[in-house]
Amino acid sequence: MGNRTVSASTESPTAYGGVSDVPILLHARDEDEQVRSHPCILLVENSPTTLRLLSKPLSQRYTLLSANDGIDAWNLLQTHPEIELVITDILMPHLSGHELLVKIRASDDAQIRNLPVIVIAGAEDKDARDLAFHNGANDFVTKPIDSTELQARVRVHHKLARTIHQLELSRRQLTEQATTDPLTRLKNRRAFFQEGRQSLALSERSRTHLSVMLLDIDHFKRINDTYGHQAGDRVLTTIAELLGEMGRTVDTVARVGGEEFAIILPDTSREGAAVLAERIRAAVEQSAFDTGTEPVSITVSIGVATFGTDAADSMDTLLKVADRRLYISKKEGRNRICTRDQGDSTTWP
Ligand code: GH3
Ligand code: MG
Ligand code: MG
Repeated sequence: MGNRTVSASTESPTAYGGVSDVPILLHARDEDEQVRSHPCILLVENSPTTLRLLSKPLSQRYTLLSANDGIDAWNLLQTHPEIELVITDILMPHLSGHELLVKIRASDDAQIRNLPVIVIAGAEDKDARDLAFHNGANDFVTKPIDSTELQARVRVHHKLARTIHQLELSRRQLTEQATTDPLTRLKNRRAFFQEGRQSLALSERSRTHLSVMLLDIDHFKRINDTYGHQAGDRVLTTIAELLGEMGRTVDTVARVGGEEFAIILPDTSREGAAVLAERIRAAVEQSAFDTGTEPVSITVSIGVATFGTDAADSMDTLLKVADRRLYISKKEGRNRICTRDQGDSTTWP
């Protein structure tokens, strides 16, 4: 029947008063899929008798960990991320159930902070219930423990917590999909504007420069025509990696068009952006790109616009100015950068 590891409080298997017949970790098999995964529950209870009463009805469906008091429980929560629900008594030595609850709800770790917590409270003890509720308890079970009620409450809260967790996961995946370019894994155009607006607002507030670099691969159509679309894709991915490596961690690199990339450079002046643009231009020029058959050389043209220097106060206008300068770079022969208008396009310096 596949009994698994026995685990317990952070101290020792006899941590709750040396009661040798108390099951430290119990579980049993079940056919239900959710049950088969034996979700882990932490029982925080210093009375061996109550612990037995809690363990028995739950041991068929759940993996149970137990702790003597709040401190013990807190330590287990740090080391056992598989814990999905906590059942805690209130009166315990060292750290009470109330204090444990407060610690859980204030945790920096969202997984711990959002754990469902069921508090064991005396039926008559309204003040303790009120306080536990105030501190963020999800539910209560009363002493003497009714096993059916306990099972029902655990089941409901566990299921709810899993559903919320799964929704959050899907939400994150959807956000990731909506903001990521599937080929290069860089941010897409939409994410570029989202982040750009935030960075720009920050620059406005702190009165710092912000530069936007727009980069377009020269004669990229030829790569596709000569080596095929797949080779073209490989070049795009390599360029994306190169750009990611060359920027700072605060810089946002995005693929904003077929063979067009943009980088947001917070706190960067026109001169600073020009230095980075030239480094990128030179690095691309000196790289050999794998096409699957033979290595190929490519070049890029770059346009730069700077908030605080150019007459542009939105992401849209900054990108337009950068695009205008990119066009100048193209017109003047490609493989160059342009950071100002009036045809002042140069290969830096
Ligand atoms: P220029 O120097 O003027 O920029 O010339 P270019 O050939 O790079 O520019 P053009 O706009 O004529 O062609 C861009 C090419 O980029 C055409 C298109 O097939 C290719 N392209 C766009 N997106 C992708 C993609 O996802 N994968 C591949 N392999 N090619 C793409
Ligand atoms: Mg283009
Ligand atoms: Mg191009």
